[in-house]
Amino acid sequence: MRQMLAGGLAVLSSLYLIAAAPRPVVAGDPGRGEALFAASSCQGCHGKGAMGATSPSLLGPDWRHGGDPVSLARSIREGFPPQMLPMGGHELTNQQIDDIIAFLKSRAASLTPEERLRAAQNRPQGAPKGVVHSAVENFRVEVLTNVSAPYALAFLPGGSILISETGGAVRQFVGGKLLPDPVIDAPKGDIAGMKQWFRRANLSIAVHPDYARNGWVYLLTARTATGATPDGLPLIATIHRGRISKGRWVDETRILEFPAQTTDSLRMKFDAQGFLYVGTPFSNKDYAGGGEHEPAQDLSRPDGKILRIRDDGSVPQDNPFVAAAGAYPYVWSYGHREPSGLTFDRSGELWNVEDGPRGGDEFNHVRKGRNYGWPVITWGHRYDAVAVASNTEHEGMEQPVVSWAPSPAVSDVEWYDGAAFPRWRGSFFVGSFKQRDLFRVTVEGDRATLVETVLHNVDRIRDIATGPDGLVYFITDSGDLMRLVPAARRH
Ligand code: HEC
Ligand SMILES: [Ca+2]
Repeated sequence: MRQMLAGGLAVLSSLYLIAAAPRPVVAGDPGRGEALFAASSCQGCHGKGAMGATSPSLLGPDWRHGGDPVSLARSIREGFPPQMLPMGGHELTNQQIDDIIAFLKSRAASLTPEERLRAAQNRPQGAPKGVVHSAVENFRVEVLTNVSAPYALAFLPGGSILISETGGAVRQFVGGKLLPDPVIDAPKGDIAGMKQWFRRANLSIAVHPDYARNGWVYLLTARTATGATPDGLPLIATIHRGRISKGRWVDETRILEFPAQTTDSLRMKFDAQGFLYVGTPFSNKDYAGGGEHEPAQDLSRPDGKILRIRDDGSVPQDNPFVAAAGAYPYVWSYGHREPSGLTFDRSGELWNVEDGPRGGDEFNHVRKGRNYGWPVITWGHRYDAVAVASNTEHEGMEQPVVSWAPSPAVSDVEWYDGAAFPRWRGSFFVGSFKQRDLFRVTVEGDRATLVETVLHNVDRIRDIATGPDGLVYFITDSGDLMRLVPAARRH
């Protein structure tokens, strides 16, 4: 679909070859701009009439990168690398960009009050100002720093934070400040040749539970596979282990490589015993019924799984399928779609969140060797035909603890046991992309007893972590590192 749109854009570009340099002083034509916006890639991300969809509305009242014509033209022409595919604006002429800006301006001026409200709601609102009153705790949201297109954060025991940027840098937040220089010599993936929407060189970062003794930090990077992978997967994920000494990555070892489908998920989490878990995506496929032979159900493949790895990259001999003929020995659980969030509770049980196909986002209690159903069962729908009911149950396949529809596009999950918010202890926090919400979930056994929206429409929440100070930290796709602080706490 997106490729078709991009093709359409190329055709349109050649139709509009009229405007060459010097830049015309004539204002744009809103009618032409509207047609171009609808026919090109813009509408696919920013929604019909620029009202906002997976990407923000473009009708104000505020703009992250400026709402004057010069800033808008810069946003459209240059886009926002390296996180995303180019928005397509670099292929447009100045006249075409002026036309689109004229369309956005005239549309913004003629919105009904309802449309204006909807457009504003389809933009991230950022950290709320003042005290937020939730069901059982009151808090404020602090913005600590801003980095470029982050994927993950991880705490060192002393409270410093490591942040991995998708462009390929590891940043350090030390003593309340972001160090200006990235970690020197840190491993770096490569986005060259990646075809997907979000292209990421570096993804997850994790700190060994025994860091105080061994100093080990783990980083997951991605690159395009050269030559065929055994499973026909386009990417290679690499898990690196190293130490950070005086701002430099040292003692680098590649402990494991495996082929991957996209740079979604691939989040690493350690359990208390020092086993490393990684969720691998198998989402590039519509739900179509059946699916018993798809990769996520195939134990010989690494995709659509949660993997369990020893801290040196070797296979734990108590993994559930080590003795199964042909099985990929790292598989811990299977039938996952996009397991982008993993967390362990106090008793060491593993929980995950994953995006459904269209509705059916899941929060799962993950147990050794179990099958979580994708793409045989889902509470979501196929993308092309909403009317086609999905299969929701199957013998031998697990049900989610929570299933969301419509999809908030869940991102990460964090079990909370900190001291700063006593009434939140024993809850799970779940972040989301599309809805930009932070949820709190409580469970009894495998039944959810509460799903509360703690924050609404903040921003695309990418990764959540509890600090050694017991505060809840998260990082957004816009690069903001935020934390929740008890309202009563003084500074
Ligand atoms: C692949 C999805 C995608 C496509 C295609 C796309 N955009 Fe965007 N666009 C985004 C995202 C995501 C942002 C927000 C980036 C940020 O704030 O860091 C954005 C931001 C913008 C902004 C800046 C908004 C602000 O608040 O400052 C403008 C203007 C814009 N896009 C216009 C366009 C136009 C015009 C097109 C078509 C030529 C287009 N976009 C195509 C995803 C897309
Ligand atoms: Ca499932």
